[in-house]
Amino acid sequence: MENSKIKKILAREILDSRGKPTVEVKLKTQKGEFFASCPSGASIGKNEAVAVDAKLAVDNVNKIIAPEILGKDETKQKELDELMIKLDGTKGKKNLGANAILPVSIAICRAGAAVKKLPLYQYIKVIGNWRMPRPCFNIINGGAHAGPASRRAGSNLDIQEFMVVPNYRSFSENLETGKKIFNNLKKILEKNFGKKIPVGDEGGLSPNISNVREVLDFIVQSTRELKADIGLDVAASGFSSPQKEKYNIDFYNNLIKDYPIIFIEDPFGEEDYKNFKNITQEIGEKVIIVGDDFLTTNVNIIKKARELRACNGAIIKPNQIGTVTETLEAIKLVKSYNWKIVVSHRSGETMDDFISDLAVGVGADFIKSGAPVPAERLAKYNRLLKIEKELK
Ligand code: 2PG
Ligand code: MG
Repeated sequence: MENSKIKKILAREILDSRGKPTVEVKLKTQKGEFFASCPSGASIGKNEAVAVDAKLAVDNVNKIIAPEILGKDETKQKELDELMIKLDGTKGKKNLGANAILPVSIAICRAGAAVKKLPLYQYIKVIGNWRMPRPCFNIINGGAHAGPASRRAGSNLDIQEFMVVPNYRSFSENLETGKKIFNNLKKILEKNFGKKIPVGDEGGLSPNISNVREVLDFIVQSTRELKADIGLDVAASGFSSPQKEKYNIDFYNNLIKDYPIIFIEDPFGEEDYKNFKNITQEIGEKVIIVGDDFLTTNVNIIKKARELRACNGAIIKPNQIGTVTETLEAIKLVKSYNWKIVVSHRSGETMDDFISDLAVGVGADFIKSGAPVPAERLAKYNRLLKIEKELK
């Protein structure tokens, strides 16, 4: 018999990288035990699926989801995801919580891959070919991700993420380059600001600089003769009104003239369709305009953005929507528009490395998983190293 059956599901509380409680699920089948856990964001889009209190989410898995899923065929990902969506019964997964549903969905996916005897990235292949994504290393953390030490030191850097995106042929070279650039930057900043540079939520440095160009100049210095581009996540949904005026299309247009920026994520607030549309029209040929809070991995919103031609790249975060099936649907749609895909971690992470297999499986253009330093970020990069070896 090819399929086993789901024999046991058990959720429990674990802590994420910010020390906040989240949910881990263990799912047992004939093929073994499969684990998955849920990350959480600090800058959360209004339309994201809801994460309920972790204790409640654990209970929801153990008391509501598990009894319905036990005995079912783990290769029926879509059916099981739809069943959980129905059990929840709300648009934003408000009852059961995306933090209850997603780890079950991912654990089912892992169990299904085991039945088919396929590596996870091959099992979740939906469209086109496997591909190693280009990693985007968030080496300067500002905005909602600047660490508490940085905030205490008076840092108020508006832009949330300054990423370097190495451009070599292999993932392993790109990872090595990311690490080199991070070390160079650390040295340069220490020379300028002393030995104790605070670290932000995603492992990037969080120096006391508020000028965006100053930060970019340091990054350019640290890349030296290495081949690397720059990506920005402005995360503008959190901006107040003077910031909104400062970060306008002209501002971004001038930046891309002076720096090797390849994508700008959320340059405007998530409801600012007008500016998203205008910037995509004006500079979308030169730079990828990526929607994160703007799209929230949600097919309905992605469709609307496409009708308006309001961006040409999408962040994909499974916990923004809450199931593997819906994540893959969002990816299919984005691919059909020929937009670029950036698979992404969250600022509050666990050791779960599902997004690495996801990125390869769907042939994503990029993956962002923070600085190449904290263990929960390296978990994703190290998984990609292994996949690359396997593919060779
Ligand atoms: C983002 C993410 C990940 P958060 O805005 O892209 O870097 O941050 O998880 O806090 O939403
Ligand atoms: Mg973002």
